Amino acid sequence: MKFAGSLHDNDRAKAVYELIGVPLDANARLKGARDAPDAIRAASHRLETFLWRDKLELSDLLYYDAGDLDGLSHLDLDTRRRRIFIGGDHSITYPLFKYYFERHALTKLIVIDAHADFRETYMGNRYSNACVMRRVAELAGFENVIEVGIRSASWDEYEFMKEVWSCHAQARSSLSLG
Ligand SMILES: [Mn+2]
Repeated sequence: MKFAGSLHDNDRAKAVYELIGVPLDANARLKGARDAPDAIRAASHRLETFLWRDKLELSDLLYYDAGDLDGLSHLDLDTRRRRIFIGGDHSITYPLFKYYFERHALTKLIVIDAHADFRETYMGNRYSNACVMRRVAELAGFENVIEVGIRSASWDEYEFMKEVWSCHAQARSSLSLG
């Protein structure tokens, strides 16, 4: 089943956006997120897709549901195309971001989440979903990760993030004073 309103296979070239499912939850303690792409596709068919104010159908955005990725170890993605990835647990963000970052197609990340996911390691796994934003920040620079809506973190994450933030704040103020 494709996401509701997806272009048909024959019209794929017209797509402005491509939707791709990433049905992985290997780095999550609680399993189940691997089923999310298909569950979201099924739920999309219950959406009211007409936007009253703008007199638009959702499908006017021209998107194509390209199905699921097999995995994240051998990616081959056209970096010029706009893509929307549907996870999967949070840990999928790191390999996807890294792929685009190394090809100079992405430099920053905005995260909307209740959790910081900024642990150094979690249950022995540095690539856990609980560590994913820290790995992205180490790759792209801490100033290039913006987290919105955080209400939950460990004490260690809080102390670490506060330290990083104050270092950057000091660097910025010395730049502007200099
Ligand atoms: Mn979360």
